[in-house]
Amino acid sequence: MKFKAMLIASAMAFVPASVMAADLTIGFSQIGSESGWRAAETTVTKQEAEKRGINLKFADAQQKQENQIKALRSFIAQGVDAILIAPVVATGWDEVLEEAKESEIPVILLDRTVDASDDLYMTAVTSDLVHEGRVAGKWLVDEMAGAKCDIVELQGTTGSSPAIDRKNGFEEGIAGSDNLKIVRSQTGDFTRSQGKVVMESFLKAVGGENICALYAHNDDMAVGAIQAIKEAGLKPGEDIKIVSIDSVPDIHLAMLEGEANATVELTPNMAGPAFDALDAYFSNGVVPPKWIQTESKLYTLKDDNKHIYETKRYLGY
Ligand code: GZL
Repeated sequence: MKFKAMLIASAMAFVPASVMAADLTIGFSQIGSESGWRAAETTVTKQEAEKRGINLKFADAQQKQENQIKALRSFIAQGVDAILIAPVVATGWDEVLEEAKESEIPVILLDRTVDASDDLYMTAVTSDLVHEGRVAGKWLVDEMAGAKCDIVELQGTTGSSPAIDRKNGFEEGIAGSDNLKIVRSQTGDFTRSQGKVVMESFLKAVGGENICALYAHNDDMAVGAIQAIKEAGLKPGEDIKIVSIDSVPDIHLAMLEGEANATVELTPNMAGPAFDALDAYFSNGVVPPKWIQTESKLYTLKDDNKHIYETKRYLGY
């Protein structure tokens, strides 16, 4: 495949750009299917590759970094034209990214970042994860309007860039509001099942009547927590306000029922901008910026959650 990239580079003046993408073989190391959002990202990535005639080699890591490293080494051995990776955690990538660089295979990060020198990847297609947390925090500040509020927090996967950045962003968002306090914070690993289990432990430890709000780093953990809150005889969305991130269909369904209050949207289409960047690179030698930022939008009970649910449920979730 590498030879093809050189051919493309040398013949780029004579082959229409639209044909370029069709010649590409791209390896995609996906984290797994821990959340509705992740499943949608996988579906959309395959659709975007199909649209462009890209030969996509897909590897599901079942949330294990060692499986992602194995997949990257396999893609390198196969001589793919480029690699996409959604890195499960932020550290431990230098060696394998060096190997990709030595093989002159461009790597693009999707939806999460890595603690490695940015010359080890072509670009990162992500949202502003700190901003997402800040928006969630500021929403709660406005919602509480000065009233006392003890908060419990369901963190994403330990060591992942969204868990680190969304925690920091939320704390920035509530800084200066002494009425708001995070009284418990623990990882729910971005899954519904763990979100429920950890919320049950919060309810036991703190007492449901003492919890004013839940901040969950993704909607799936919030949906699991809603189950736990209801089983404890409390009203999610009323007794305990709920703000989370992703804007998957089921959180809008919960908002329709008044069982959740706000979510910050994360697009599952990180691959489209990545494929476009690779097409421009292979067709015209255009090197993308190190960060291609995707939008973040706050949805609340004021929005038409029925319409949003109906629209989103057909988008691969
Ligand atoms: C964030 C992304 C997170 C989603 C979760 O960019 O990596 O991973 O918010 C998913 O739903 O598990």
